Amino acid sequence: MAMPPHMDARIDFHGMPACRLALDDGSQVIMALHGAQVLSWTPGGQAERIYLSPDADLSGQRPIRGGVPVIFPQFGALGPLPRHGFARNLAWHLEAIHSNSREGYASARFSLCDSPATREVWPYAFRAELTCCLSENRLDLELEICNTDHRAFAFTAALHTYLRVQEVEECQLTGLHGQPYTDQTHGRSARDTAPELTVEDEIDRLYHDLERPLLLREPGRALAIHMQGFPDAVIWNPWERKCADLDDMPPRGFRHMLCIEAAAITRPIELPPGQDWYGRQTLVCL
Ligand code: TA6
Repeated sequence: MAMPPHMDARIDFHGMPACRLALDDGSQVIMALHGAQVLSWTPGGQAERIYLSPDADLSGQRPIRGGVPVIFPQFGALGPLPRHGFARNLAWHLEAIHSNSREGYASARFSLCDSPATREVWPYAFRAELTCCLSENRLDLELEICNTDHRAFAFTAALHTYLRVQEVEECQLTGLHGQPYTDQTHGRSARDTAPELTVEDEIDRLYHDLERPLLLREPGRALAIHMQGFPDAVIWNPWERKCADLDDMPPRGFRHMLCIEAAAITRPIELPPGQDWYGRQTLVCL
């Protein structure tokens, strides 16, 4: 059933306008309008799956540390725009909420269009949509970009997902074996030779052209991570020293997070006028 964004779904999250989707089994997702950013996902009866820094700035004046920042139209410092582009630091519009308790899902759609502020740093007309769909044990996030300009443009993008983990050193990530990557901490390229990735130090790797879904295993639980449309993945943990430099993350916060990002970075997406692109990240609790 299609519903207008009703009052129940609109909530105040520590002073920030947000939207809450819930299912009968107790599953819940919370998203801020700032950045259309997922802040929390608790699949029915289970623990939190998304890391949101307890020191995150929720004033709407700077990017939120944690959750699922939407990175567009520039990843990181790979261009002249502010770091990681502007989409994560603007208020999006909540377009619609759908909920179907019989089918067991709820979804919310947010949009962001170009404005004088975006055109000042990136001179193109665009429409971005972020759709979040919550179903039993599963979260789908889909980013769609439409070129509404009369010229072609190119962009890089990502869903910069901060997963909450119990203890990062106890995690094992499979699905990357044999994949080429660029190590962004040392600027080196290599191919992953380990059957599974464990994180015991700072990591910032851009994996190219993923061939398989990923599986994140922790003692007592596992999460499958599937991407469509996003050919790359970034695995990031700042570890102790870089974490200490982040004023919006507690000193030991790095122990409880691992970013597994669905990304389109290696080959920027070229979009002719009037065309759409979309990419999706799906998280499934096993
Ligand atoms: O995706 C990894 C990364 O680009 C890292 O290099 C790291 O700095 C991180 O994102 C966070 O960036 P931010 O601008 O949010 O501090």
